[in-house]
Amino acid sequence: HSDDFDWDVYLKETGSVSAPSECFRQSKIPPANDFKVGMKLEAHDPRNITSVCIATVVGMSGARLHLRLDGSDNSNDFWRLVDSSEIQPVGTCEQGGNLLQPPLGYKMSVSSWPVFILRMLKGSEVAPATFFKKEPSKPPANNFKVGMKLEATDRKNPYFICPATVGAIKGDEIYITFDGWSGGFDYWCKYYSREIFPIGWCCLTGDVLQPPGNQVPIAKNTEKIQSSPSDATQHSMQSPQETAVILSTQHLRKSARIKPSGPTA
Ligand code: MLY
Repeated sequence: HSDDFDWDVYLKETGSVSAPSECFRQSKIPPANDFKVGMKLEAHDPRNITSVCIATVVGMSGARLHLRLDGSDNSNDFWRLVDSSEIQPVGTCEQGGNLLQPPLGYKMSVSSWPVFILRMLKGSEVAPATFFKKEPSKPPANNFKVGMKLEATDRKNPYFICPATVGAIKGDEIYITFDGWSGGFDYWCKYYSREIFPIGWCCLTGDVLQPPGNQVPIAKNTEKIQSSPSDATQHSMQSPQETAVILSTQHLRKSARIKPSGPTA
């Protein structure tokens, strides 16, 4: 996994730094993924977050589950980490005195729902409670800085986790930009989003890290590393302090052999 992309080489060649792991709402030691395809669980409907539905694990990648709501089709599939607070063992909803809901877009008549869900659960394997891990807590503050590198989920193709750069910061939000892509996939998210990961995450979890895109050249940061505080003071009076030069994408992608490793949209 991720053998074809080397973060060390990439950071050096782009003159950039990685975002420290303390910046993220992810556990330092990624959670183990014990789930199996076909297992049932309860999940909040991503399109209707107050309703809890039955979902089936239709696939897995690293610490993530590829989920489909029972009674919905594959056009609303979604991905969740095994330590997401949006998934729970079958029975949790009922224990809380609540009813399982049909997913948004449930095609059959609502009156058929109780029978449908009983039939779906009957004879199926429910995921044991021990497979669900506790969600890490939010870091106390937004400590990301513009230019820091990370691994980020492509929201338009959530199967993909890709090399990305913090493009901007605004309060408790950060702007995720995808390296080598021209901007169509970029997005704002909370600094404590579960969709962003420290570099090395995919390698640790066995998930697949995509190589950078080749739509646009990748900027190289040529800012000199400051050696002493007095240097730093002087340096900060000079302008411009950093120059973005363009490296040939070809050169940067040398270490990142392009090998399609999943469905492409
Ligand atoms: N089939 C899509 C895939 C784009 C994925 C971009 N991500 C990785 C940032 C396309 O080529 O548009």
